[in-house]
Amino acid sequence: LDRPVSTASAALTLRRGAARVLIDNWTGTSTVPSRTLYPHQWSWDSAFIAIGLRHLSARRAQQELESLLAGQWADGRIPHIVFNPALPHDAYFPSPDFWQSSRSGRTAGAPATPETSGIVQPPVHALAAWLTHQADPRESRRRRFLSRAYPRLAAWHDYLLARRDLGGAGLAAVVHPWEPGMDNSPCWDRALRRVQPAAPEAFRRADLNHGHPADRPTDLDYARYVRLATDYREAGYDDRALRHGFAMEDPCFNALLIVSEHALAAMAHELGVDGASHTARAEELTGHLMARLWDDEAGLFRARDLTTDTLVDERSVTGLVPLVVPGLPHDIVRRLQDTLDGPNFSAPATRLIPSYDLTGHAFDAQRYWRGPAWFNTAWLIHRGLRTHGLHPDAERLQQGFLAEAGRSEFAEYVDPTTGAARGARHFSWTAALALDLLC
Ligand code: 9WN
Repeated sequence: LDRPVSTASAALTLRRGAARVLIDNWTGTSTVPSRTLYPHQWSWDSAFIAIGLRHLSARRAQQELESLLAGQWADGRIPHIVFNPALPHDAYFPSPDFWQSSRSGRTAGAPATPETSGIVQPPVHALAAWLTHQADPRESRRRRFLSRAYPRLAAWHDYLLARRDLGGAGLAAVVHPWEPGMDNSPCWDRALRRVQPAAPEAFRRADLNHGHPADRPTDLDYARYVRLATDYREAGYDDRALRHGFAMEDPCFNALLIVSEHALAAMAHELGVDGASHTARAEELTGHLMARLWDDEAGLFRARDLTTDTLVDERSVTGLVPLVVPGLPHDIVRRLQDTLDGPNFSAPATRLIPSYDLTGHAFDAQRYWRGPAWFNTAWLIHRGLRTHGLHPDAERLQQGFLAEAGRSEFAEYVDPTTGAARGARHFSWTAALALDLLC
């Protein structure tokens, strides 16, 4: 897998390897992100996985999303984990015992089964559902896939904009560092310092049974994650009952909501219903994203800390992902392109995009979202480059993606300066998105 992927045989080897990962990680109804580290179903992982899986089996990609939607709450939220009841409770922390969704989440509308977490992840699902439909429209129509998925996905977006507009300015907020999916990004450091850590004996991590401590968040990070999640649980996961101790408007999260609103408009059109409200909402959200989070001086979007109502003074890949939003003004697109090519994010050794500013004070090439390059963000930025007609840049990123995905055995993330594999191997979204780029 170390050869250039431009040759047909290398591409075939890579495609076979990616398919093997997805086959091995399929449980019968959905795909685990990793057999070892993440043995349940995760929300945004399943969306990325469906985007790749549709090239192997459109039916399986539909099932992937349907299995996740079976865990949706009556208030519209799609939980970030849907637990596999067959696994022992210590297979992953926090387990169903911790979240207690079927008990503590009853008022907020958690289902009696399956057990789920109570927080969410970025809303990339409608995009995934639309791409899955497009992969095999006949099979999709035969199974009435969109008719069943569309109302649920619309309810999901309604939840985010009705219950999670905590800043009152039209964007959705995240209330836990696990929600933006970039858990220990330096973007959250300052806000987390305000959170009283849970006592060390209050929890037992399971991730270190499989992951290297240098690649993972610290114990202190976990103590704060546990505190925030416990407070949310004790408030019955009711966003109106709790003054959240952590509340951020995240650029990647909101950009994916915009792209997914556009996807809902396309689905509505396919189903013969009026999708104008989705297009209008996507455009409004784009306006709010630029007004609230764009930093012209820095040339990227920044997260907004709603507790202090200030932009977070860190440069992270979350601020580049909005390139995926169609209809961004040309000057913003050009600035984002410059930022991608500049000293903060350009990593020529891998041609991938670090999760955090290479020159930043907190940069750590190994540790999770504090520097390593991830394949889902690369895929989103690749899509953004193509959306805005920046094809040579997209091609370069694609070559880097495929080379590093293969070389690292579909690692969860890699050191952007060397390509050294970090985190889990045979990681599902790395394989799925490689497959998508190859098809
Ligand atoms: C917590 C599953 C998930 C990804 C996240 C990634 C990591 C979990 C963890 O793994 O988070 O949700 O235990 O560290 O940060 O983006 O969805 O792959």
